[in-house]
Amino acid sequence: MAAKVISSGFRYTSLPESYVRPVTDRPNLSQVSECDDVPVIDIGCGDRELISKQIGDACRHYGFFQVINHGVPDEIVKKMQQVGRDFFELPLEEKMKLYSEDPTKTMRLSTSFNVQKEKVHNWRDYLRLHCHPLDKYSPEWPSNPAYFKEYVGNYVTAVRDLGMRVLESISESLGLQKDRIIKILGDQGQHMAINHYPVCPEPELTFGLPGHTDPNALTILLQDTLVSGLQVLKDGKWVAVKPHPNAFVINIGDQLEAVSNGQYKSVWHRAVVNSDKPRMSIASFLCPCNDSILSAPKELIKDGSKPVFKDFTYAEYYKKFWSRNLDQEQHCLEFFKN
Ligand SMILES: O=C(O)CCC(=O)C(=O)O
Repeated sequence: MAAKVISSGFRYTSLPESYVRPVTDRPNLSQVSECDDVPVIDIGCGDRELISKQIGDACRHYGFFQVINHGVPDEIVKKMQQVGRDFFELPLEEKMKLYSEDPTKTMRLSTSFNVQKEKVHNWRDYLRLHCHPLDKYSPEWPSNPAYFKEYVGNYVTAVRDLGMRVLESISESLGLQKDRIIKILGDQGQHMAINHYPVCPEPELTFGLPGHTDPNALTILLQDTLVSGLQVLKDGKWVAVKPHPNAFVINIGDQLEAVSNGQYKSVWHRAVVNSDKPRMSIASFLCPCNDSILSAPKELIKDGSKPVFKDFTYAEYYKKFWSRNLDQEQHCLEFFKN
């Protein structure tokens, strides 16, 4: 396929061939039930011990959870959602000025996941931005809509602060000092994907994003409150995560699985699409510093046993991750096991 965005304004009546998944690899939407016990954690309640206990339980049993009372002002969230919608409604020619399939670019509009590597495409367009340090990256962000840099800048700053607080609680939940994990991850980068899933003519035949885990440390996902689409793998079954009002979904990524010595699992998740309404999700990824050595602290290694993973840098991991397709059989972390 000559890859190009699907948010072109063209209304498809059938799914183009290059998006059709083999029969054995389809979403089976009718068999997916809603997860009615997703942990919802009041992270602003002020009781650190309770928060880290709830977060620890959620990380052990689910690999993801939602946070409320999170300190990211509602107005900042609403403006972020507005700017995301306004961006994808721009004329095609305007958006295509930012189009690239090169994953090393620090700002690009793209489609699917890794168009140059994958066999079947995904029903998703996305704008991917590097966000930290803000004064380094924000000058290269889109200047249309005119308020893009201001609204997105405020949002990524507030979300970074939330992410750091969550990482402190995760550290405490493992019995470590609160800044222990943050120190291992080093000066973390921050990326963002504004995902746009247009109305899909045949949602049973394709994915917005197939099942995957995130290659980074922690993901803070803002779901579309009106349109569901996120599903996670829980006890071997895909379950739908109903958007909770005013909440963020927090996912454990591959690097926290490594740093926790495998105690916390990077969660498998996917996005499905629908034939009724477009959906938007905004994912913020906290990524370890490129040259930090990602090894589990000695406190988490049982006497005499080997750490589950080899020592590696995030730069090594990230290169391996993007050299592959998203839904390859062998998980990327497997290459880094001892
Ligand atoms: O759209 C969603 O709910 C999931 C997005 C996601 O998994 C990602 O951006 O990596």
